[in-house]
Amino acid sequence: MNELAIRKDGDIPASSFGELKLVPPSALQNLTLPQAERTLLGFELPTVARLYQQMILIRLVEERLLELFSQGLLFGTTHTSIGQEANAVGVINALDRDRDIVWSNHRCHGHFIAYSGEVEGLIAEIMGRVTGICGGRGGSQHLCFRNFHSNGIQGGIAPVAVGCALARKDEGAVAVVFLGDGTMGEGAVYESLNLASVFGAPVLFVVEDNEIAQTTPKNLTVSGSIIARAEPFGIRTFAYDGNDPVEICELAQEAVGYVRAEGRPCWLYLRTERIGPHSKGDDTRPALRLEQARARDPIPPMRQRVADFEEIDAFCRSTVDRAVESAAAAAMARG
Ligand SMILES: Cc1ncc(C[n+]2csc(CCOP(=O)(O)OP(=O)(O)O)c2C)c(N)n1
Ligand SMILES: [Mg+2]
Repeated sequence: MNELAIRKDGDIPASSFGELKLVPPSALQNLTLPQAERTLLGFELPTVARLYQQMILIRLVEERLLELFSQGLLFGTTHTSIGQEANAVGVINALDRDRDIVWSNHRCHGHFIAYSGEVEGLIAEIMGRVTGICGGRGGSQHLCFRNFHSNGIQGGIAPVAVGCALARKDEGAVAVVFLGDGTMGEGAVYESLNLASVFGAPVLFVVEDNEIAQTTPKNLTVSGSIIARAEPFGIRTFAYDGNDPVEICELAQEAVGYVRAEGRPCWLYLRTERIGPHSKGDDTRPALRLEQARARDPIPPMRQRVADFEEIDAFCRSTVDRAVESAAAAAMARG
């Protein structure tokens, strides 16, 4: 019988992470880490402050993207993960960034920033500039940076992640794929679960259930239980309902540890809230539902845990300002 561990806010024992003392972001200036590490902003900060820094960076980048979108400065559409930042930093920080592979979906900015810290390259990419992560030609739904990939075809990334996991299994790599509740109707997801289990693919399926797909509420697209979906395939399941990145990270570490050690797939269900629109100006949810979503914003509780959050905010704000300025000054991608 597979373990079905359902955890809710408050059920989880005190964090096993280290001391919460804040190292001011100014300390980052003097680091002599290799480039790959230095780009992961906040690398040297203690865990809670580091997770907060990544979360606020994601929030500020996405708020700026919405502004840039309104000003007609972005190409294509944009899907922000405002409200879902705890999932991104919780899951990504449980990975070995050098080895593990990430397949993200249309709502990938948070996952990408938590993985890379490459704010400048992301903004330039979405603004269609040659300095973008993929030379300004891919946009946020076609990112490819080190072991991080994104693609907006719902469910299409699931079999690809299974293939990557199998291909790199001998190296001890884990592949992670992010799916939404609205993607539970895609057949490719179930073919992937089946093959992952039969072949023993080290893949972590992460479902971010924000109870909506574009403008369609979950009850109109999903039958049965999302939490229970992988169990009939013999796949171990973890589930979490809350907005604490430390708890998510601990659960994800357990899940990733299991996947790596056993060479088996795992299903990690995260109940979350999308606070912003699907893309831009297309939020048709009733005011009360939006209010409920905002009440689970993961940023305010983190501010109570990080003493000098204002200093971190200012650092991240200037990081975003600089990124937008340099992207705007770069040449447009052609072809
Ligand atoms: C195969 C496919 N059908 C339709 C779309 C258009 N589309 C993009 S995102 C989306 C909703 C996805 O909802 P969900 O999986 O819950 O993720 P969320 O947007 O909530 O993060 C739709 C219908 C698509 N990208 N791919
Ligand atoms: Mg959804």
